Amino acid sequence: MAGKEIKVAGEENITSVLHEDRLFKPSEAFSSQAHVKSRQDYDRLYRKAEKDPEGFWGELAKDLHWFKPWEKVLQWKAPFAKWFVGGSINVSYNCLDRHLKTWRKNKAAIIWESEQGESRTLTFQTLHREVCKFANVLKDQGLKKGDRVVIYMPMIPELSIAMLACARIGATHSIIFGGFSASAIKDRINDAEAKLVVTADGGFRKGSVVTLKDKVDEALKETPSVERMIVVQRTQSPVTMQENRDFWWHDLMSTASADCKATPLNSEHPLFILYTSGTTGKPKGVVHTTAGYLLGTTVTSKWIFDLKDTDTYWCTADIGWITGHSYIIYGILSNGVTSLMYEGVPTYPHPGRFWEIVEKYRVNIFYTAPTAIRALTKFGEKWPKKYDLSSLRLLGTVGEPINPEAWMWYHRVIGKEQCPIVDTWWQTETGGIMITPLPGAIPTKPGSATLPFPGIAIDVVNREGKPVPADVGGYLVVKRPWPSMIRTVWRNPDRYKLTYWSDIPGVYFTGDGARRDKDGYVWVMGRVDDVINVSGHRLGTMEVESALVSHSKVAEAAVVGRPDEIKGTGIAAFVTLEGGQKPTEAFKKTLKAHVSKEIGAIARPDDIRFTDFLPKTRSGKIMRRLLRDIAAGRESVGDITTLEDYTVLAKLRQEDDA
Ligand code: 7RM
Repeated sequence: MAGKEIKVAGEENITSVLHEDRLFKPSEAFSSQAHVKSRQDYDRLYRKAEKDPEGFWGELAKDLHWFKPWEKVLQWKAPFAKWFVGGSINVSYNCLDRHLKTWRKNKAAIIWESEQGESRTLTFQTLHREVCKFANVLKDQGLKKGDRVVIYMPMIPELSIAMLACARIGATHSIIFGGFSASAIKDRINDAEAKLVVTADGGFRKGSVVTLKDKVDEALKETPSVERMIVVQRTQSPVTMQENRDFWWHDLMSTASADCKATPLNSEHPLFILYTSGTTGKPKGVVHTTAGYLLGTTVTSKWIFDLKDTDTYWCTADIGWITGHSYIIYGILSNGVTSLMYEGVPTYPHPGRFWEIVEKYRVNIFYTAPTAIRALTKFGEKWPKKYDLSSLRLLGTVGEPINPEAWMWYHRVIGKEQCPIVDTWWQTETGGIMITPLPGAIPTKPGSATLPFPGIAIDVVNREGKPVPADVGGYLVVKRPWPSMIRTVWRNPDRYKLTYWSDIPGVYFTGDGARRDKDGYVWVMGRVDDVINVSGHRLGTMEVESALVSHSKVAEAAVVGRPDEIKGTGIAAFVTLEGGQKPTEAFKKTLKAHVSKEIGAIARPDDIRFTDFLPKTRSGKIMRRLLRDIAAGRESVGDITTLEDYTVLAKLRQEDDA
C-alpha cells in the first residue's frame, strides 16, 4: 500500500457527501411485511451475531439441505478459513432438487428475455432436467469432481444450466465474461488449467452478433490443458468445429440421460474460480467454495431483497461477474424465487427497454448498477413514464458508489418514492453483500451503503489498524472471517495472504477507502489502490498498462482513472513512444484497438496522451496522483516534493492545452 494516498483519493467524495443528510424511512406497509421489520430487529440480529458468530451462522445453515451435517462451524487458521467442516452438501441440490419436493416444482425458476423480446421460462423442474442432462454430458466427456470448466457464453439459459451442472458433479467452473478477448481467455484457462470449455457460436449485443467461439479457438492454440469444447448454437454464425475436440451442445444433449444425482461434496469443495483484477497485470483467481458461499448468498438474498415466494426478481448484471453468480443464480434459486435473466443492455433497442421488461413480467425487485441508472437518466423521464412500474416494491444498486443525484432519480422516477433502495457494498472476494440496508429496517441516506449485514464485522481504520473517528476517512476492513469469503487465490495462497491480509495487521483489507458518519453509516469512497472501477467493473491499471506496452511501438505507459459522467470512471492512458513512432491521432486509435484486443472492449482507454516523459519519483515510481489530477483537468495538484523532474508536469499540462 506504500505510496497510496487515501486522503487525496477520497477528499472530494468526503466533502460532497457530507452535505447529504436526507433520511428515507421505509414505509410502514413495507416494514410490516419484511423479513427484518425494524431497527430493533436488526440490532438484535447484529448483536446476536457479534456475541456468537459461529452460533449465528450455524443456526442459519440448518435451513440448507445437507447430505451430512458439519462437525465444526469454523476452523480459522488465519488467514485461511474452513466453514462447516466435515459437512457434505451440494449447491445444485439446494437450488433445484429441494424445491421439487414442494409446490414450487412447476414454478418459474428462470424467466429469460432475449434482446429481441423472445421469452423462455424454465421451471424448477425443467431447469433441473436440463441441468441433470448437461451434468451427464460433462461426465461423458470425462469430467471428474475437481476438474475445471471454463464457461464463455452470452446471457442465455444454457449458461445457467452449465454452471449448475458443474456444481452438481463438483466440477469447478470459471466463467469468463463474454466481453473478454482471446488473450484474456487464454490466460484464465491456463491459470485454471481447465479441461473443458463451454461456449456459443456467438451472442447478440445491440442488434449485432458478437462471435464467441472464434475467440476460444484463438485462445485454444496455447492452452494445453483443454481437451474438449462444447458449443451452444445461438446466432447461427459460421464456426469451424474441430473434430474430436468440439461438440455441439444440442447433439450431446439430445442423447443425454436426465437422471443424475447431485454429488455430495465436502463443504470446502471449490465451487468456482472467478478472475478479478488486482494491482498487478495478472488477474487473480478468486476461489469460492461450496457451503459457506451458498449460505452467505442465500441469507443475504433473503433478507436484503426481502425475497418472498410471490416475487419476480431481476438483477441486470451479467453472470460473467460475481453479481450474476451470487444474485442471479445461486442466492436467488436457493431461496426458490423466480429470477429474471436478460440477454441485452439497458439502452437497446430503446432506452425504455428495462422498464418495458419490468412491465412485461411485473417485476417486483430490481437490482442494477449506478452506471446503468446514470446512463438512463440521460434519456429523460419520458422513457420510464411510458411503462407501468407499479409492480416494483424494492430497488437495489451495486458495483460502485452511487451519487446522490442518481439515487434520487432512481427513488423518484423508478421507485415513485414508494420503494426502499438497497445500496449494497461487496466484492468478488466477499462472495456476498457485506454492507447494505435491510430494506424494512434501516432508513437510507442517498449515497451510503449504510450498515454491515448481521454477522459481518467491518471497521474503518488507519494504516496501523486503529479505528478512525466518525467522519474521518480510512481503510475499509473486515475483522472476522465470514462464510462466503474468498478462500484463496487459485494455486497462489501467498498472493491471497499478501493481497488481503498483509497491509493492515490482523484484518482483511478490502482495498476501499471509507468513512463512517456519526450514525455509524458507511460511505464508501472508492479504491485506494491502483484498481479503477469502470461501470462497476474492476480493472487493474497495470493490466491496461501491460496491454499498452505489449505494442512494439510503446515504450512506457501509465494508466489512471478520471471522472466520467456515465461510467463513473473513464480510463486515461499516458504513453511514451519508441523512437520512430509519430504521436498521431491514427496511432491513438491503433492503441485503443490494441487494448480491446488484448483485454476486451471494457478496458479500452477513453483518452490517450502521448508524452516524452512520465512524472516519476526519485526512486522511479510513476506518480499516478499527478496523472490523475491532469487527466481530470484539475488545476491544483498535491504534494510534488518527491517529483524528480518538475518540468515534466509543465510539459504534460502543455499537452493538455494543445
Ligand atoms: C459486487 C462487485 C468490488 C468493488 C468494491 C468497491 C466497488 C461495489 C459498491 C462499491 C461503493 C457500493 N464486485 N463497489 N459496490 N462501492 N458502493 N455499493 O462490484 O469485485 O467487481 O468490485 O466495487 O470499490 O471494492 S467487484
